[in-house]
Amino acid sequence: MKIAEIKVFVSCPGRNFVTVKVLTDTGVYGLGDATVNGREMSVVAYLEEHVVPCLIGRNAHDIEDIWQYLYKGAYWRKGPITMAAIAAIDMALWDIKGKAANLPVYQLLGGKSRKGVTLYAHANGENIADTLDKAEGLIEQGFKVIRLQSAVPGLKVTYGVLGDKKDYFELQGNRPLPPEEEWSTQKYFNMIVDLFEQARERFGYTVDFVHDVHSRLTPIESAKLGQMLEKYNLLFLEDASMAENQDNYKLIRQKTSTPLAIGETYNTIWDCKDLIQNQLIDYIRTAATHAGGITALRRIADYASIYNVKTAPHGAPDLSPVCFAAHMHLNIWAPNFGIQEFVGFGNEQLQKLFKHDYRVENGMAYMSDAPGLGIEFDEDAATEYPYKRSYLPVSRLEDGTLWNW
Ligand code: CS2
Ligand code: MG
Repeated sequence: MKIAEIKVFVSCPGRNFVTVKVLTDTGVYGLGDATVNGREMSVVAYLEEHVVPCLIGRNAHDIEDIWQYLYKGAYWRKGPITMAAIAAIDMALWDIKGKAANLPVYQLLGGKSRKGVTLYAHANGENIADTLDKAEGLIEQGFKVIRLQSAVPGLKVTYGVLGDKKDYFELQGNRPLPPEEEWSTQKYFNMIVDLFEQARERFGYTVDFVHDVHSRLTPIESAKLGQMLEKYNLLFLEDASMAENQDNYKLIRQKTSTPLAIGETYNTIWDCKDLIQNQLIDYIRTAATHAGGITALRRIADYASIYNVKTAPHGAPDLSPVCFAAHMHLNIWAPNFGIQEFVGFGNEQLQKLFKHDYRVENGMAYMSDAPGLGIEFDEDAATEYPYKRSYLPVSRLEDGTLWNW
């Protein structure tokens, strides 16, 4: 079965997505996600100019060799652009292999390790009461784990909070230049403990909470936050400090028993090797799209399982339904799967482009048993939503210092 053609689609059903379609000489084709939020066209160029010409004519079944060829064969390795390009090809080849075998991809990984995939949903509010009202709605829908993010009094905009936008698509989809947002750790510290104090008062300890710090604290601030939140028994604190310096987590880990999650910005196993082997984290959040695909995430999951680290794949609105499908197969298989971030199946435009039969019930997602990844892409409908440049925000401290968004 030879690779006959590779198509790269950029569409903007509310926000930009890059979808790859690998077609074989037998008519079987596979899909992959190559979306890097705010840098989509870099991946398109990397794929079309540097990857596609090398793959035409290769055996579509040689997933591992093609992965190694695209990773080691490129002298300039790693990084989000390179790894998203590799990821999309890899996901598509797993999709093809599953279709050729008439099996869902999870069967090729080793079958099911659980009935369904536990999800966590997002409760974002303009203030603590609003956030907890949103959380209550999600708990009523059956979610057992909720991410709590609340606006910080004194800051015009806070990560994750929709403001006057109706959803993430409206929030993220139309930023022709990077919006600048302000950050104050002091203002954040003045409200964050109250958020979880009031959450526990209102909901007790029958549900779990996670919180995304989004890399905004120094290690000692993260340690302090972890200590302040210990009594609220979070499932995890995410991106407590900058991910590039894995040593940050040696300090944080010594100071707090609040479980730690990191990984959505990591692109290879090397980025998280030290954190995993030194058990400095509890959840690894690498995403199939940004860390090299199913082949790569399988390796990371196996490595993490040796060190009591669970998987908690990134599932933000900028990861397409194709990435969600890839995660579903990994999540149902991985013996050390922890939890999957879930922001819904998107708006009606996105649902028009991507068809699947995954279903969500009571805070759990259930598999499609369709062969391959179990997802379809309507390339004609995609032409109705042309690419529209849009950036992620930039963050500055109140004195103007550039900071982590
Ligand atoms: C966030 C993401 O969901 C999360 O954990 O960190 O929403 C992140 O901000 C986006 O993926 C950036 O594109
Ligand atoms: Mg995050």
